[in-house]
Amino acid sequence: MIKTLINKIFDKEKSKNLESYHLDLEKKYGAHDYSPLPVVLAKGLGVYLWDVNGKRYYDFLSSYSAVNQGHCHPKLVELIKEQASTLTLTSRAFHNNKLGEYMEYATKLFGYDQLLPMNTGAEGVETSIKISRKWGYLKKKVEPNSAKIIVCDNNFHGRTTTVISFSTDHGSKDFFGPHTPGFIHIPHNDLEALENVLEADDNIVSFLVEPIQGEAGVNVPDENYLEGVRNLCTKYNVLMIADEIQTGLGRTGSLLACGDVRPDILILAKALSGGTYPVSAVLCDSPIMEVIQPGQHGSTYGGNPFAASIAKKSLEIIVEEKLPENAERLGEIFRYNINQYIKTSKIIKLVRGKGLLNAIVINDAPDSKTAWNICLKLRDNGLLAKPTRGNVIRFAPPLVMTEDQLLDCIKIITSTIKEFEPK
Ligand code: IF1
Repeated sequence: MIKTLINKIFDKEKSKNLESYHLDLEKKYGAHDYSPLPVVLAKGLGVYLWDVNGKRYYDFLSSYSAVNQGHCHPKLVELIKEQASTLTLTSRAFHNNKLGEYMEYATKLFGYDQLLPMNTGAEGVETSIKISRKWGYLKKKVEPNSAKIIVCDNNFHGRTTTVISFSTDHGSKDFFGPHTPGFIHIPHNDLEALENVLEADDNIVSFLVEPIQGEAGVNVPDENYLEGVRNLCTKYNVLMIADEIQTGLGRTGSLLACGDVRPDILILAKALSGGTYPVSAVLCDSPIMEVIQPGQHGSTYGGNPFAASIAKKSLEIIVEEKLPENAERLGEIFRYNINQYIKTSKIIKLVRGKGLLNAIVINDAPDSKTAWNICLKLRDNGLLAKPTRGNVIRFAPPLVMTEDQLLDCIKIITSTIKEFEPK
């Protein structure tokens, strides 16, 4: 008995030491550009993550929707082992035997003529900005150096200097100036504001929009919003650019959050590699893509055979395992159960989302620590999630989750929140 107790205390000490060992290294040798939840992960498989002490968690963030296929998907791991020991990088100075087949699969899957391969999401967004500006000058005959792009308040499209130039989040943009000009802001989900700007300025080349604003707190627009955007962009000869980096690839219950609405330029990343490797892609039809001629855009790793083979397999998994359908079904179950809980809750205001991209809003000040403290407690109870803006907690598990696993998570979430309800 005494021995077990001593072992337990020792193990607790050891586990604390192991965790603080890793945290201290990061603190000492790393840039402090994040404030992660205090947990040190060492293993992932499917919907699960394990920390350095072997404690298991449900992953309810999916690395911001990059792990839709589940951690270390066996088919991806097998392919990666094979390709990593065959050919990883050739540069685009030469052709390789994986890129064309990936491009064919992806363009046919999403219904576009061509694909431009890049690496990070931000690079995909930057690419769409360059393509739409050049399309404006060459095809729409916009005055030289006068192209304007409409963006939404509270957008999140990445962290590169041009992209943060049109952010409305001071933390993302302040002290990084001078900012890139040529962007006009309107509210998300506001067709009237969009038309007013389109009517007033002939130099507008595109409208860059997240179908659902993720970082802003999972803001789902009105049912007819995206169709309205499509119609207005067509009417005013402006390219509709959909940033589906977080909402795409099954996350919101369909292959793309745009559904039947077809943007002129589609940007994908994150789950395009199933969380294994940075892969992004910009898809559009030839009359737009042709504005980019040899030597005018690209990147060292863009379109490498390793990335191309991973991306094709990642897309195949989404289709073959019917992940959008699963996300749609489980998302309904999730929102139903959370709404049931909300009926008797004093601290949860609402749940919103589409498919398995959801968020709960806590009814206290945006700068309160409640959301953070709930996430700390969720961690103790075996589930990992993180607040987005202040009092909003995003819930986005891998799309391979089963109904039983989801019901188990709902129990963890509601019982944890209950601990914070006023007595
Ligand atoms: C961070 C946020 C999410 C994105 C959309 C482009 C990108 C992202 C819609 C850029 C990236 C990531 C970046 C990461 C955290 C995460 C995030 F909190 F920052 F805003 F998901 F909501 N478009 N989002 O969501 O893609 O260059 O990162 O590959 O920077 O903290 P990337």
